[in-house]
Amino acid sequence: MRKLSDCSLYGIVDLGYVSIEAAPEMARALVDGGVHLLQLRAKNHSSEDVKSLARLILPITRAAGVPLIINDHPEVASHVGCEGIHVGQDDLSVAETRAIVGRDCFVGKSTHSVAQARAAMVEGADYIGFGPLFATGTKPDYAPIGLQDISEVESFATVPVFCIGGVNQERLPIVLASGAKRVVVVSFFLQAADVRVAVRDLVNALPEL
Ligand code: 3NM
Repeated sequence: MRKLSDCSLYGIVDLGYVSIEAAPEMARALVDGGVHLLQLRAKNHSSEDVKSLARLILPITRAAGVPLIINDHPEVASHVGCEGIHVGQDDLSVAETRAIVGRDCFVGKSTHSVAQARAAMVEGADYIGFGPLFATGTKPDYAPIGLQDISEVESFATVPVFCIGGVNQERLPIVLASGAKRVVVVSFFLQAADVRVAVRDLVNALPEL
């Protein structure tokens, strides 16, 4: 299984773009293409749906040594035994989440400002998301934070920082030039004509960690 510190490309199977039925095949395409981490994000779906889907996706990610992360639903993460859980600013704290999922499951947290990034590290998050860098239809209610704070967050980061929000192949150079080392890509992959090729091209454009 790939170590979190060795991961720089994070893909998400987001049921806002992919049907439940198509989700396992999408997970396979993202993993085949070469994502280092995969999240299952199923806003507005029941815990039971998330649990069933996680059980179908887990053998696919495990076979490739890719950690599977569940968005929200810590009880599902605990139940199915996936590698990670991701929480937002309005969800349970890192400590409360860890109490449910246990020590073997890493905990990631979304942050949307330098102050939140600092707080999440103090709170003990194992990685943070930082964004949205650009306006994005995947999280339409969030104002973009731009690129100017990435290098500051990287300068004090004690855990991996995954820059997120509107990242695609075209914007990757400016995101990296702004100090990002790691990125999350959602709609650009899920809407690609060939998901495997889109992932492969982007992973090839990322620098070595
Ligand atoms: N979280 P896309 S931005 C799920 O800033 C998510 O916390 C964000 O999707 C955050 O790559 C985002 O399609 C959406 O823009 C990312």
